[in-house]
Amino acid sequence: AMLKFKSALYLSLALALGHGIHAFSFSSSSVSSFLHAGVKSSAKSKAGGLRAMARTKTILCSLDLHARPYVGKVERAPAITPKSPLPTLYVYDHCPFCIRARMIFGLKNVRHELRFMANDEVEIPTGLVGKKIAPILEMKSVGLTMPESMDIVKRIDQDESFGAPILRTASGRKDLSAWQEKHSETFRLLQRPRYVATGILPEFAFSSARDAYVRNHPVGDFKKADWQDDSKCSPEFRWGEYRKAMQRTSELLPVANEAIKELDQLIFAPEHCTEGGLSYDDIDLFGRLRSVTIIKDLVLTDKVAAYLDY
Ligand SMILES: N[C@@H](CCC(=O)N[C@@H](CS)C(=O)NCC(=O)O)C(=O)O
Repeated sequence: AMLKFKSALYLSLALALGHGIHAFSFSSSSVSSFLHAGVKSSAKSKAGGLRAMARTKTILCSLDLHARPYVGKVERAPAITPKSPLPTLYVYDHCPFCIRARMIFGLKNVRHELRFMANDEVEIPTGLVGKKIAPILEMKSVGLTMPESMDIVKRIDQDESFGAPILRTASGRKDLSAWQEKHSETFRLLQRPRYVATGILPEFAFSSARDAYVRNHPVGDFKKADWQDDSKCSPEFRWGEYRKAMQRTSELLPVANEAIKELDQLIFAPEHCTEGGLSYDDIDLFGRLRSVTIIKDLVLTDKVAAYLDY
């Protein structure tokens, strides 16, 4: 997608890089920053395809543009430029729900603005939809503002002014949802500490934003209410638990690698995970799968790598 970045994004990235990170730091070698470069794969993928465009452009732009040519192997639809002002997506980069919304814009090649909110930003989302949530779609040209990733995907897919719909309905496959449920804890423990390990993701440029994320996302055996209760868990304690989760990498990584092998069997083809064509199954699966690419040293099978890269 022709993602249009505000200069504020670059500013916040620059700030993040110059700003250092939270009081404790993880080894940066544990974090691949959503680059496939950091993910082991026996498949030598060339350029990212449509989905790849939708998901990694931020990081590609700043770090890896020359290593990964911009043009993918997939013939792309001509870019569509909606009436001004362009639709705006308010997102967090790490958020799988936000990836869903970004995907449909990428797949239909619709120009839009992408705004990364700080993770502790309350005013912007509340002003738009009455609560702190991402993603949010704002289409000022038609007076529409809406949350809920799948509703956003549907709204954009079915908007004929952006071309004919491209998504088949969800298949309801139980094997994909069972896979996801079975392995959610493993991936949560691997991913959460990595998201906030540095300030490189735009929503985590500020240490207050990383603190807010840690406060809102327990790792380990805690009820969310207890985790968030300052009289039970201090910020230092919560960060300590994040550090412990990171230290479990050598134990968790082999489990995650096995999970990827299981997933390999469930993916029909690089182009779409379910037989018959691109569908809401892909919006859901790819949205989640993109997050695993932050785990350095995760071993992707050829098919999973090809699916991610298509
Ligand atoms: N059902 C919503 C879920 C969205 C969601 O949970 N987003 C998370 C970010 S991953 C969020 O904004 N949580 C509130 C917060 O971070 O304060 C959707 O599909 O869009």
